[in-house]
Amino acid sequence: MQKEWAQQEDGEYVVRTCGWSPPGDHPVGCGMKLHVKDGKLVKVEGDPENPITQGRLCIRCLSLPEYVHHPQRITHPMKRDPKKRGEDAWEQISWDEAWDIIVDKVNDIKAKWGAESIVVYGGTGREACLYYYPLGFSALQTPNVCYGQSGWSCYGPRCSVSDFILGAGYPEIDYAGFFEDRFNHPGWKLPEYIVLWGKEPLKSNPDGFFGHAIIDMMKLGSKLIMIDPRISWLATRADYVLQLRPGTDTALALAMLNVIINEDLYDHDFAENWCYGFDELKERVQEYPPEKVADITWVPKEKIVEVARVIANAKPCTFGWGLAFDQNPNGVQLGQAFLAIVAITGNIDVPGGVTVGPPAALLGKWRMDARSELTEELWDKRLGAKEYPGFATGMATTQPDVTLDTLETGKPYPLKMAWFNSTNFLSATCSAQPERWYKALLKMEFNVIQETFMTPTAMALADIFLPLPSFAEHDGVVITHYGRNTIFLGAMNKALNVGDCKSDIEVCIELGKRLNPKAWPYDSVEDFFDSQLKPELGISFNDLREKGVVNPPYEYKKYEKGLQRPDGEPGFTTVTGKVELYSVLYESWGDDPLPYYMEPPYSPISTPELFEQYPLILTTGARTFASFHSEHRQVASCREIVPDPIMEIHPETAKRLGISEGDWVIIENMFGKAKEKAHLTPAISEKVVHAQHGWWFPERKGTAPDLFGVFESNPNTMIPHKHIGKLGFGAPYKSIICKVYKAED
Ligand SMILES: Nc1nc2c(c(=O)[nH]1)N[C@H]1C(S)=C(S)[C@@H](COP(=O)(O)OP(=O)(O)OC[C@H]3O[C@@H](n4cnc5c(=O)[nH]c(N)nc54)[C@H](O)[C@@H]3O)O[C@H]1N2
Ligand SMILES: Nc1nc2c(c(=O)[nH]1)N[C@H]1C(S)=C(S)[C@@H](COP(=O)(O)OP(=O)(O)OC[C@H]3O[C@@H](n4cnc5c(=O)[nH]c(N)nc54)[C@H](O)[C@@H]3O)O[C@H]1N2
Ligand code: SF4
Ligand SMILES: [Mo]
Repeated sequence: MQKEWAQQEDGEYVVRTCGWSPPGDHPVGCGMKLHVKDGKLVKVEGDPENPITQGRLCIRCLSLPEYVHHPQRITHPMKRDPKKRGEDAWEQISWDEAWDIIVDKVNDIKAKWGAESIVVYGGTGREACLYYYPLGFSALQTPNVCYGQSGWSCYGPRCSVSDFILGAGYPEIDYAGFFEDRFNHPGWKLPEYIVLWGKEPLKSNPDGFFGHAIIDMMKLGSKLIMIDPRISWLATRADYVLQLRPGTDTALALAMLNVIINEDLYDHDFAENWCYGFDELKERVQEYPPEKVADITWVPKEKIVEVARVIANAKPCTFGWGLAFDQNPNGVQLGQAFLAIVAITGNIDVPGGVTVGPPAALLGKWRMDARSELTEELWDKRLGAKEYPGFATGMATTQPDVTLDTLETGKPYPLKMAWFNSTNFLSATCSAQPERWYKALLKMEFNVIQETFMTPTAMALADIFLPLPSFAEHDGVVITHYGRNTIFLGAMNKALNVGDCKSDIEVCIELGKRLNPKAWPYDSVEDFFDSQLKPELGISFNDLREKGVVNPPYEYKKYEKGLQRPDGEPGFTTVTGKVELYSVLYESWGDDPLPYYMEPPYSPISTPELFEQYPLILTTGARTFASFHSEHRQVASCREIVPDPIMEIHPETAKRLGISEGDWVIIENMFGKAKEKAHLTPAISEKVVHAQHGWWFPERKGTAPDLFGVFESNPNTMIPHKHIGKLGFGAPYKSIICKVYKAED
């Protein structure tokens, strides 16, 4: 039978799908057609009929055939003697043998050390991030699932702040994605201004937000405000660019609130009826007049005032908040101040403002049930939960900085096994101070990794290697914003088979059946998705495949209609039922209930003596089109676009330091150093440099100690694991100090 999503066309087999991972991406679910000929993926093209992405694709998906059929890809399970970690001493095994080894080891470690001695490590929002929690909680049955970035500085803080302050799922730019008729939908309004704060979504397409939506709305007339220390391509098309000193965003937000409140530009109805603590906030922002904040942030006073007025007067105004909120120990306050701006300017849950998620996450019940597989006693052992109750309330994971301490000290209990599910974290990705993690993880008794290629992390640490299929090779469901504010669900359809790989959900089901069968009754992946989709959306997995994408219904102003709270009352799901400009929860965890500015831990102001030695401010990790963190480094078409680790420096600064375009330089501070190639650009301030993250060199020697050069161009050696925010969130990845000099060879 010819199906909508899989058709024969001119001797080729063409499968329509929505992309996710591997290789890496967030759940944007771009629509594409996969062309398969003679068992090989030969071409990927955009699907013009996808209502959101309308045929647009970026290089990472266009080059998918190179990834899928790459000669270095690993497509069979392998084992290695733990004594030979770091050596190329792998032996191919069957899945049955892999399961036997894993099940025996897991049972043995649990009997000797307790289930809590097992930690599952996962990375950012790839498809795996739906499954590594259940893999930990209900297959391996450990309470310890760890996302290793210091202060878990990615999206988690923004989601937690949204829960604490707003009692709602992640607030996102309203680009009419919910509606079939998109921008023509009669209930939708075009935002007058779009504010992009510490976010560059054209390159990052983060968490389910399709960056081209910004361009779509600009074509219709929306104007742009960028808040970013670098001037990106998008910023050159903006009406306003606030080029601030990295890490000082909270001061800027407080000064904007100062202007909006003191000039009486706020939405009185929303502030009076739906916010808690307006008067206290009004008092607090008096401490942040624009002239004082201009000194802190380097943004001229007049510009702060003008942009605050523009934001308050735009009806509606929409806002995107990015990674710069999370990679900042003051980020929890930044999120609070930002949401206060969005709230008191009347832009929450209104057409063309920001959308907020309903009370329950889509496809969330199963994920919650997975957690209830653990006894209270085990759950209480979750690492970092006692030290950081705020963090532990927001996140189901361990607190990563505490996890590293535990790995090193064996306190409060020893850790014995690591399962790396979707992180190559020795590269400058999920770990800060990667050499500390490396040493600590070498002490584990048993390590398992699921991967597609031999990464530095796999080579350094794994004893069992379980191969993953790319998203062209397995079935799945892509769900934007992971269910917390979902614009659409899309079907991921398997187009071909390569080797003997198993996807994350297949691994969960097969391992779950062996270790905890009652929690894993599913006969197949299709059966699993039917059990998820039918109760919540009334459709089967096959229905979703036929439709391609499904939009859940969306309603604006849910807080007025009793649709935002699970109890059906009007208001928000916070302690006070209102948007908490004054946070009762922050206060209960010992932090200030009102937003305040805190200097970055290392800066001209916090550490003036150190700044004399390290006189530049370093920000890191701005995304590029051609890689997803440490991925795509072996894909020739991607590598051609970004062949080397690039650092950006202003031409005047470079001249002073004797550095020319293309020179290899060392970026160094009191914690470590990284070698990158200089790119001179006036788009960065003279006092700031930017370094790329996520580099390793698949073409180099992989065995230890080289490990594909993973520690050489690794800016995370310069980020210490000790300056997280008071509630356990945020670390200074985007604002540290450094010096730069020309490398010797
Ligand atoms: N192609 C590609 N896409 C990705 C990823 C990838 O690796 N590659 N990674 C994914 C992940 S995990 C994430 S979290 C998202 C992140 O995506 P975004 O939220 O867009 O974050 P970044 O690209 O890190 O940075 C965005 C902007 O913040 C600016 N910035 C740096 N320091 C500061 C600061 O102190 N304040 C302010 N206001 N701005 C600052 C940078 O100059 C940059 O232009 O991207 C996702 N998408
Ligand atoms: N200096 C600096 N460091 C940073 C950042 C920064 O801005 N500056 N950004 C940080 C951020 S926000 C993040 S989120 C982290 C990202 O860090 P991670 O998410 O840990 O990224 P990677 O290290 O690339 O590891 C991901 C691995 O997962 C594999 N993978 C891909 N798809 C799948 C899948 O579907 N299933 C499974 N099981 N595996 C898969 C890939 O092959 C890859 O090797 O990096 C952080 N590091
Ligand atoms: S944003 Fe780019 S990499 Fe991600 S699914 Fe879309 S086309 Fe692919
Ligand atoms: Mo991230």
